[in-house]
Parts: sequence; C-alpha cells; structure tokens
Amino acid sequence: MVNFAYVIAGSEATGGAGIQADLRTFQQLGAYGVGTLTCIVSFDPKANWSHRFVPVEAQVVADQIEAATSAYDLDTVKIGMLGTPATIDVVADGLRQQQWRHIVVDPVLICKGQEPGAALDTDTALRRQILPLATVTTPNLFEARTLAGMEEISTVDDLIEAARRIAELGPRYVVVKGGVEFPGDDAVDVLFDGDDAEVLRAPKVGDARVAGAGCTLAAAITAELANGSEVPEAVRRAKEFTTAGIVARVGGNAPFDAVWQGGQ
Ligand code: PXL
Repeated sequence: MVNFAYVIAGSEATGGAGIQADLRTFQQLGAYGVGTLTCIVSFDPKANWSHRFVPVEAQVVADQIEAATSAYDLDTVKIGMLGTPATIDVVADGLRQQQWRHIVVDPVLICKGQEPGAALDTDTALRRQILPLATVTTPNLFEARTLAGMEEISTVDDLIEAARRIAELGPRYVVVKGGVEFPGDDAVDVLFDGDDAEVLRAPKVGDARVAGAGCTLAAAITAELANGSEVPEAVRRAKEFTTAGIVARVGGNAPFDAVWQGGQ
C-alpha cells in the first residue's frame, strides 16, 4: 500500500525549490506525490537571477484542489508558496472542505518579484487564514521574526520565544529554523509543541544558503507524517534527510546551489 502526500505550492523554474523539490522529496521518502500549482517563479538570469512571479488564476487553483481531493482520500498536505491573497482565499476554502490529519505550512512570506504592498497583504492573509489551520509550521529566521514580531533572533532562547509566539497564532507545532544566518557552527532548529521545546542541531554545511532547503524540510515532514510518523519523529527524520541533501547539493550556472533529495 502506498501513502499519499499532497502539496499545494508554486513552481520554481530552475527546479531547486518549490513543488519540484517537494515532489522529489515525497518520491525519495516513498510517498505518492499529488500536487496543486499556485504560481510560477522564473528567476531572471539577465537581471541577477531576480524573481519573476506569475500567479495561477484563483479558479484554476480551486479546480486543481477539487480534482486532487476528489480522486484520492488525502489526509496529509503541505502548503508552500501561495503568493497572493486571492490564492490564499481559495486554498483556505479548499482546505476547509474536508478533515485533515496534518496540514504542514511552510510560511513562505515574500517573493522578491512582488510589490511590497501586495506582499504585506499576502502576509496578513497567510497569518489570518492559513496559519490557524496548521498542525505544523516551519518558519525560517526571517519568517519567524515577522510572524513573532521580534526584531532579533540570535540565541536558542530567542528561537524558543519566537516559536511560542507563533504557536499562539494557531499552529499545533512550530519548527523555527535557524539556518546559516543563526550564529554558531550548528544549524539549529527548535521544535515547540505548545508546552516544551526540543532543540535539534546539525553541523552547518558551509555558510551559503542552499535553494530548496526549507521546501525540502517541510516536504520531508509531510512525507514522514503521511507514512505514519508522529510529529517529533517526522521532524527529526526530516532534518536528517535535509542535511544529507544539503551535503549532496547540486551546482550549475545559477549563483546558488540546490538541495539534492537523493543525498541520504
Ligand atoms: O524557497 C522558497 C520558495 C518556495 N516556493 C517557490 C519559490 C521559492 C523561492 O524562490 O520560488 C515557488
């Protein structure tokens, strides 16, 4: 029997991040990937690889959710980049049509190609309409500062405080990711369950950000949950999977490397 893992996310045209990374992760972890596309990001190599962003029409997002959820009894979903308030409306509506065992929300806040005004609307809509539905959310340092309303996160206590504040927005579990920006030699993540915090560490692999790391972590949590793990075990395994993928990263002509999900 195969377990289904569903993802609602954007395409990143180089394949490093977004739904391409999510579906590779699902495949590696033995889950059958089902995907709904929300937007298309095409970096512009002529303009310093800046973001070009095109949303998929809201009705088409709704149609995809209808097709996917009608074809299979899905119960575990990852939410990646949504991109616009209109998309957030239809995704929130779609999610409310059925019960979910797990909703993993990677709170992708801004996309550089967007107007600042539009990005703020999108942040507000995500916080109000999507985060409260999450059983697990996985903000990076920037997203954690924004969602928790903290100017600085530079200690493990700060990571825990951020997680505590974000849990008050509704998610059952919060994973705050320190990443390469967080001081020290380790990539430190904190898993907060509403009461207690568990600190996860792995030695940093270099000091440059690797594309797709955040997408891969959230997708790996989703796949492990689809395969029956409890949240803490899913998060620990997902971190190991992602670290191995960063070690095995691929490089090309873009100025950033990307996670290879086959690293483990
Ligand atoms: O890594 C965040 C992310 C998620 N989803 C899409 C993206 C990006 C970053 O570029 O393009 C589609």
